[in-house]
Amino acid sequence: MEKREKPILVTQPTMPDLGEFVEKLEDIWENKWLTNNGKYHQEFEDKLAKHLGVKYVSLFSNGTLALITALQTLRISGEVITTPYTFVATTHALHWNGITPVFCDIDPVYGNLDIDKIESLITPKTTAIVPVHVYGNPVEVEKLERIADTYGLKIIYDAAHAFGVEINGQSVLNYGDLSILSFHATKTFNTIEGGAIICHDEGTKKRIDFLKNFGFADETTVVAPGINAKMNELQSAYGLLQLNTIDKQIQQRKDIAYKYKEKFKGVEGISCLKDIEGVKHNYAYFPIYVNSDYTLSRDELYEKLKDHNVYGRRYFYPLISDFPTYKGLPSANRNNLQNAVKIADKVICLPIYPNLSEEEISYIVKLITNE
Ligand code: T4K
Repeated sequence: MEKREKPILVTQPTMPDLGEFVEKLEDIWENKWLTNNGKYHQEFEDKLAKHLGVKYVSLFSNGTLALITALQTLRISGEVITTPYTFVATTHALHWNGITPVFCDIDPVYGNLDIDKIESLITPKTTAIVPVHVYGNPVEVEKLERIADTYGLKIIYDAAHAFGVEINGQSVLNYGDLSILSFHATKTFNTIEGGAIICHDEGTKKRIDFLKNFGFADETTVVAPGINAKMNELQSAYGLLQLNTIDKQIQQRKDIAYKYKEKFKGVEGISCLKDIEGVKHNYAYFPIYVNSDYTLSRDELYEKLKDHNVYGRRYFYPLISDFPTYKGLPSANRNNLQNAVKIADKVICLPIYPNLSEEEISYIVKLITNE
């Protein structure tokens, strides 16, 4: 097949209507209130909580700072059980809090924490579990919470991929002690950069809001060693506008995911993830697994796509436990992370975003099915 001229990237951000955004900008220019809990920030927090079906949202400047602050909120220390199969920010947030990550293997299909392997990793130093809803597919939340309850551990979900995901009509963000979201440009819902912590009670919301604003409770009172992690007014106004179209965007993603699934049915060596019963998915990513019975290796297929100007991404390869910062940890031993090693070596995330055209989808599919 001929190489296309225009590249197709793994994702492309959907942006609000420019005219509507300019109206908001004119208002901000007029009022000169740019950050620190302004009116758009307040409105966005309220509307977002309603949209997501959660009690409290605290907006952040990005998902990484939201996770760092979530760990501070619950004063997590010692060892935390987490996954090596995620974006590096998950583990870095632990590192920045002086916490030792303890890597646990993942399930061989969806790539989420293997709940059955958690108990053997708990020590007297374990204080929490930080799972990731990888690609937006929910962790087995109820099973995990039984373990956390038995051992008195906190759960902070890295829900960076899980905007709008529901289990039996309930937001996935309502599980655990806290969840964090990312609104980075590459995410299902973007505010250019941005993020949030979701919590379930007013007291915790207050503590989070102190922590993200240097610990200030009022002009002269600092109640905690906080950081600066606030979302500004321009991004809050942009986020408000995104709420108008996000449901449609997720539907468009779903249509694309189903087209891919249909086309890859019966293609030897390529597997896709099935939707989980009772789950409302957000189709944030479209991972395929390139198995040993495919005509090319994963990296050969990845390079072939690139040679044709199609930029899939190997999320999440390499495993975090293989990065120099974490490689020396006892839990980084690959023998104990065999499912993670296998998935990291066979995954490619294909382009998926609302504007991906029919023609672009069939070009990508043909490269993979060798039609
Ligand atoms: N936890 C998890 C599980 C996460 O996945 C992430 C972030 C976090 C925590 C931390 O949240 P944040 O602090 O980021 O809010 C990207 C994102 O930068 C990162 O947010 C995301 N996960 C990760 C999975 O993907 P890269 O290094 O792959 O980004 P980059 O710049 O290569 O962009 C990917 C593609 O997106 C490019 O090929 C083109 C397209 N793109 C990108 C940008 C920035 C655009 O079309 N427009 C754009 O503005 O990390």
